[in-house]
Amino acid sequence: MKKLVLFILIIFVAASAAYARLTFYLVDNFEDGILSNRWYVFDKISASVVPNPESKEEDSVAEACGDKVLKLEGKTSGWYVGGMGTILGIDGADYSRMVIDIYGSKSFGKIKLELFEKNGQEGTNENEKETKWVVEIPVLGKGFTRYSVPLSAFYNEDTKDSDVVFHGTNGGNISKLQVIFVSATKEGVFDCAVDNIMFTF
Ligand SMILES: [Ca+2]
Repeated sequence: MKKLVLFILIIFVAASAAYARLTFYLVDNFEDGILSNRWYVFDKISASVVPNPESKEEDSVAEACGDKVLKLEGKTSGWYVGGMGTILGIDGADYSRMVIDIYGSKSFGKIKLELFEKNGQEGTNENEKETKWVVEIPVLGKGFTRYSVPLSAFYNEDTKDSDVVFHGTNGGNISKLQVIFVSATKEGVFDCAVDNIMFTF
């Protein structure tokens, strides 16, 4: 009997391990209706959770966004508008893509995704060092666009060396995520909504 239990246990553990490769890490889908305090918002962007503007449309991404999305608005006189961020602490090796759904508008613009990788051991002088890996994606017109960005597309903002890319399988952790909003015109407005921010394998 003990052997049978052990056998079942091994099968269960093996199945869980296989399942882990298919799992995902949801940063936020805003379905709780509030901008949780895990997010910090900075500079000239205002963020508010609003009803999904296209929840009644027959569109797979619009449907995946559920009832609520995060609306972002702001004005700028120098391209950059502002951003939002959250502290993470996840092992990049478990994921290979970052997903974000973006609801576009007439004002277009772009979004810069920033992944921070903490270098060095906790409790040492090295733990202050962070590498910032970035990628820029355009905000399109009205409707939802789903971006599924491979972690290998993120590049080091300091070196801009396209041969050295962030990838979790190289042992990278993701200590922080920031989303930066940039206007399409030097002086202008920025207006979009985001949803389903997650990491997938
Ligand atoms: Ca949602």
